[in-house]
Amino acid sequence: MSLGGPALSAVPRFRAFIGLGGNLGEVRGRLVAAVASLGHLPGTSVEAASGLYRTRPVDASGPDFLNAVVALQTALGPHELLGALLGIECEHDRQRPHVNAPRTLDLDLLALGDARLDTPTLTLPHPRQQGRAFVMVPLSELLKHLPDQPGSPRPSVPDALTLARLSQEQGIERLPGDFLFD
Ligand code: PH2
Ligand code: MG
Ligand code: MG
Repeated sequence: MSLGGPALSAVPRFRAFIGLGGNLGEVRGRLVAAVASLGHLPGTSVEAASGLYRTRPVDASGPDFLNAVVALQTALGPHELLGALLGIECEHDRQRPHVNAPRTLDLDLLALGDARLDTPTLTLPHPRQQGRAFVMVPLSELLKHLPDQPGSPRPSVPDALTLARLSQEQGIERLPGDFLFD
């Protein structure tokens, strides 16, 4: 029985895209653990994951990053989901000594359903994703595996030629295999 509103199972679900990254410590294990944590959030399941990419830092310092993008199905609202992402980052000792500092784990909410938001804490869709190969390349890989979903339009990604150019300019390389299961 539900005391505080409709049961989560009765709330409509939307597709959310989450960008994952890190460049400090044992990042691969943290990304895998973070995806498992995402799947345990209330009213949320992991729908699909891109491969894992090794990427040169963009406007940032430190070692190469590992990046990936996952799609969730979630009944959480944008601010609830953002709070949950920050909570998972905290569990992985995320520190913010300065902007774009090397990090153990970064979880960015790229899009949620058709939400368009511009608040001090959250802008949707994510305002800096378009020219970033470390987001666009895994996102476009992921989109190939996803069916259309009413209420959750497909995020736009550059065409294949542009993606190839961005990949070369920004230095990104797909690691072999499937990062959640290998
Ligand atoms: N994240 C940033 C800034 N620069 N560069 C790469 N390669 N990967 C990232 O995830 C990344 C970045 C800000 O969050
Ligand atoms: Mg980020
Ligand atoms: Mg972030």
